[in-house]
Formats: sequence, C-alpha cells, structure tokens
Amino acid sequence: MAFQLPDLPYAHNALEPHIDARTMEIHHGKHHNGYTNKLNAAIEGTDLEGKDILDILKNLDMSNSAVRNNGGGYYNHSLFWSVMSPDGGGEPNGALADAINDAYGSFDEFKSKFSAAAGSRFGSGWAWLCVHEGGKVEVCSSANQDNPMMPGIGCGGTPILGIDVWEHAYYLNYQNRRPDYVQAFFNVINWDEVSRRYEAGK
Ligand code: MN3
Repeated sequence: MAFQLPDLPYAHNALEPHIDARTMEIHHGKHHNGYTNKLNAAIEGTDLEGKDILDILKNLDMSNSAVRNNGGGYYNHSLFWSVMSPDGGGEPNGALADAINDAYGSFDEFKSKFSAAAGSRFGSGWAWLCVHEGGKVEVCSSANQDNPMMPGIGCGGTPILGIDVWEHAYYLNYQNRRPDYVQAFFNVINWDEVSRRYEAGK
C-alpha cells in the first residue's frame, strides 16, 4: 500500500487570518502531495516498500536523499496539519504543561525558545518540540525536511509539535516576516493533539 496524502482535518480557510487559505491549498495540495508521490516513487521496488513511515525514518540511510527529503516531507507535514486547529491557541495543561515548566520555567520562556529556534533556522527547515523517554521535553530545529527521529540529527526524541519555516509555508501572507508567522502560529496550535502526542511519546 503506497503512502496517501492525508486529508486536512479542517477547511483550507479554517486557520485564517493566521494562515491564509491560498497558502494552505498550495502547501497541502502541491507541496505535501509532491513529497508523498516522490516518497512512493523512491521506495517502489526497494526493501522499504510497505514499511511504516516511522520505521523508515528511524532506520534511514541518511545518504538516501530521495527518501530522506520526501519521507521527511511526508511525515513532517502530516504532523504539522494535525497540531493546528481553528480552535487552537492558548496554553497546554496537565502533564505536558508540567514538562514545559520543568524544562523552561514558564510557558512564555518556552514560547521564546521555540520562536527563536524557528526564527534562527537559516534557510529552510523546521522547529520542534520533542519528548524524550521519561517525559523530558526539548526545543530544537532541523534543516530541510529532516526530522529528529532520523539518525544523527542531534535533537533526539519524538517530535510532538513542529512548525514549517520553509518560505512556502508563509511567504504569500507574510513575505519575509517569518517572526510574524511564528507568532501567529501560536494562535492555532492544537494543544490537545500535542498533549496526546506527548503521552504517546514519553
Ligand atoms: Mn512545507
């Protein structure tokens, strides 16, 4: 069974005014669809065909750039759509909030660290909040479509929140103002989903 482009869990315009409908249409329908198709082409007829995406990423031969770029792109965007919601924003609660406070002292300090990771990633990439075994959380960033679960990325753990900082994620609405996009992202974060991923990942 080849990988399928997942449906968006909301309408293209559902995240406005923070993320505009046209960006969502192109980002999901063109970019994510492209990664999905190219991933399928890259694994067809190889021993990766039929494997789970997590299995593929965690055991990746990093010199296999087609699977690295497109497998990462397939997974990262699938996570990205799920951690946003028109009902999002605010702050986490429960065990995730405790873990963020343990690591960063306060939600505001976490927000500052996450925003800095997103803002300082040169060129294209992602900023992440990851959970390590045992429940400790960590902010980091990775280049291009790399993912913390890939070997040797250097910000280990399981990503539970991610923001795409490729220009295609924000340029139509924000042009070069990446910090404004990152700020707006906080208004649509689906903390219920991030908490679910935290519990599953710790
Ligand atoms: Mn993207």
